[in-house]
Amino acid sequence: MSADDKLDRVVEARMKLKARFEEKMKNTPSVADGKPMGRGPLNRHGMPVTPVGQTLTKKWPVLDLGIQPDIPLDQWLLIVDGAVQNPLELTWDDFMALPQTDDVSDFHCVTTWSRLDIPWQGVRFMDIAALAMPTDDATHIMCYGYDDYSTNLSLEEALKPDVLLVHHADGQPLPKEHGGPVRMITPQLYAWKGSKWIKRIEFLRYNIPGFWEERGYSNTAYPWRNDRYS
Ligand SMILES: Nc1nc2c(c(=O)[nH]1)N[C@H]1C(S)=C(S)[C@@H](COP(=O)(O)O)O[C@H]1N2
Ligand SMILES: [Mo]
Repeated sequence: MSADDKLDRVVEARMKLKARFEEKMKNTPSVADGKPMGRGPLNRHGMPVTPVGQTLTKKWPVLDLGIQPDIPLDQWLLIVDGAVQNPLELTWDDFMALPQTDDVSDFHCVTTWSRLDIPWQGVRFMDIAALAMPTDDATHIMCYGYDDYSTNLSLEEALKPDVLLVHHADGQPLPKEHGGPVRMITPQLYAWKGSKWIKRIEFLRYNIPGFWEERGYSNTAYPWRNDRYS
């Protein structure tokens, strides 16, 4: 297949995904919630800037499982597999050759701190999904870190335009303690839904819990509903 044909296929896959998940996305709490709980002026999504139970901080605390894996860029790989037509194994160069996105978004940790307006640089999950072409029955993903962390997301949350696989934060390469070289971010959900040191994204035909979800944390993790535990 020529490079042009490949690009056409990706564009078509992106449109198909948008069409398929548009309605579901409109009904997710962060878009459809009539009474979002929180304080302060409205953020870029029309939600109170400080979700219920959160405190703003300028610092960026570090949370992990006690392991901060070292992944040299020449050994870094991102696997995208499961319910997809086109499984991927992206090297660092492959990943950096994908369309790059700059965005500014907030970070809400379930342990009650929020950090606002972080400038990020990275690749949209949507663009990776379009390349991998999820099968028609894919509904969720499981994200795995190099530290054996895992966390599950519905596709209607994961496909939002602010869900990125980031390699820069605050204009600097993402520090190892925050998940560098690459982590995922989920600005409209609690931050545990974004895997640091991301290694694999598995598309699923059903929903299964990840590391914290198995231990009682919420599958949905919506900050403006205080949706911390299940
Ligand atoms: N791979 C991996 N990703 C992870 C975690 C982890 O332990 N391992 N912790 C999660 C939790 S609970 C939070 S709050 C955020 C914390 O990100 P930070 O350390 O950059 O603040 O990462 C999430 N992603
Ligand atoms: Mo967390």
